[in-house]
Amino acid sequence: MTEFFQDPPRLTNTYKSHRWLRSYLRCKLPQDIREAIEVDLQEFGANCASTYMELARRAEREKPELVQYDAWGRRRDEIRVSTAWEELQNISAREGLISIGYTREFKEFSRLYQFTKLYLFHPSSAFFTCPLAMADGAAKVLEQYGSEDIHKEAFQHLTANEPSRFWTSGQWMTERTGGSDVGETSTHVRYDAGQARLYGTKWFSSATTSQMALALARCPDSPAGSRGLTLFFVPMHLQPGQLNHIRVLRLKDKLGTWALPTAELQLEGAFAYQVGAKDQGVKTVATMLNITRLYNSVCSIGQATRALEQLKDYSGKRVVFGAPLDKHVLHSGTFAGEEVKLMAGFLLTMELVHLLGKEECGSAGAHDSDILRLMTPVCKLFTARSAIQTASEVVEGFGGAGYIEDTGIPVHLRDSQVFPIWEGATNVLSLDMLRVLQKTAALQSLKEDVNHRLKGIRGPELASYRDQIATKLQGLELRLGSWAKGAPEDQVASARDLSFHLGWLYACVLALVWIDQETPENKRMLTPWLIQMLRQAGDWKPKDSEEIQRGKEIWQTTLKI
Ligand code: MFK
Repeated sequence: MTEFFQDPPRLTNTYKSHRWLRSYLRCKLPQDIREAIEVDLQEFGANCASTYMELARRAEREKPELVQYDAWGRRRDEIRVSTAWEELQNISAREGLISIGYTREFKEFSRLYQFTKLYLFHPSSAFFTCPLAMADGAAKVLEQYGSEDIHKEAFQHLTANEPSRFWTSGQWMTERTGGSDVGETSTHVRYDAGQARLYGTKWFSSATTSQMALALARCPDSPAGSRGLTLFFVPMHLQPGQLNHIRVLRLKDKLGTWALPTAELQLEGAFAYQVGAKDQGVKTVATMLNITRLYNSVCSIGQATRALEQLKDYSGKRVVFGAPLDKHVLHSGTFAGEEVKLMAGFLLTMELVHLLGKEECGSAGAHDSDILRLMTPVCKLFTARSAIQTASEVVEGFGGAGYIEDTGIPVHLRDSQVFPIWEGATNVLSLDMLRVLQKTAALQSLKEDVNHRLKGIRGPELASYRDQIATKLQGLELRLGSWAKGAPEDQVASARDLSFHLGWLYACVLALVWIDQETPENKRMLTPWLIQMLRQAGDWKPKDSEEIQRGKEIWQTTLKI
């Protein structure tokens, strides 16, 4: 009898093997653009399944190291990273992972092309997508607010596609007081012969090996709180090998994202250059946050896709109880649910990416910017939480093998856990969504957009789904009306559930619009996904005061003995 060895999951080309990405792009992109980018995406997909993935695995094994002192006691603060990590930076430049978004060769569709590449790249990048996110966010801020030569020069580097010129950026907001309550920032500015210099501690600085950062700090005469913060451009070095009055206190020992050097930094008079208006730092950096949040979404869905692809391949060849896993109804049902969630997150992300592209090319309609603002936090929280659930199911789906490092499966769970933390936690983003609802007409814009899209549905076979969505929307409007008159705390208590519901509902609309454009055969295949999405969307109901009170009591009470 021959000994049994399990055949591992294998990937060949993550673009070509994707079950619905190409179909989506066929409906979303004009034909000439699709044809122009097809070969690049095919080659990219092959590299993501091979060379790039191998580099990523090596970068994770060869973790960054901080060399604080040289042999003779001189302070060095040098972060050493794997050569694989450096190569991933060069690849990012050559592949145009930032520059595609700024050269805008394909006008409003340029961002979709760029984010499709990021979607494929993320799980083969060892989280190099984190410095890319901040590089893109910084480029956007400098494009919009950069007024000085030093800003313009940095923008050229951030959007370059030659590895020797390409820069990434840090984003220095979080301090020891936390990442959410940015108003507590204690980093301050002193002016030295008119030159701004920053003093303080930045507690979570990823991309520490970047060439620059954007940092929040308080000017000498500025008020306390978030309305007293200003944004600054900070070069990392004064000259090669000499940090800009910055000390690296230590590298963080993180649950995941092992290849990414995340550090605590002490700013000891770092030279800095103001970006945007004084005391408007939160508003200025929000431009960056909205980009990095879209990156967070695309990375979340990219990671979940990779995990599910590996499991899908494995399920076809792993035989248990006399049949491949694929044939067991509880297995297929469990992962069908994960796939539908992934598709919902994908549709939300790519729609917002398209709206961003439209905004940047001046082709955004009246409602587009409102929807982009309202749905960016929704999409981010939706995709981030989904990624963890999917990763956890996939690890379980692999059984014991899923818990063993060198199968390459545990990384999905470790790394996914950062998504809801990185760039704003779920509850903080729910509050952001709530503020947009309360302060703007974005919900009205969303409603009009949805109604317009529903009216445009042609396929008679889709009419019942269109009607179901319309009914859900009407129900939501009705409940929102009375909820909006409730006490502020009651509104806050339901903000998280409402965010998820908005995510599901808009995803259903986007799925319906896509399916309506499909060939009859694809329509038939995609309809079960839509039905499942509609089921998962459910109906939103605000929490009543009893439920809110019950939550407080459960969390706060301890039984007497
Ligand atoms: C990858 C691996 C990483 C490894 C480890 C990672 C560890 C995690 C590190 C972290 O700490 S990540 C956490 C990063 N932090 C955040 O994402 C910030 C979270 N907090 C928020 O997003 C808050 O909502 C915010 C700080 C923005 C709120 O601050 P405030 O002081 O309450 O500001 P407010 O009053 O809401 O907004 C000020 C202005 O900015 C307003 O404009 P007006 O002055 O005209 O009224 C807002 O409309 C505007 N604004 C705020 N958010 C905006 C925005 N505008 C556009 N887009 C937005 N998103």
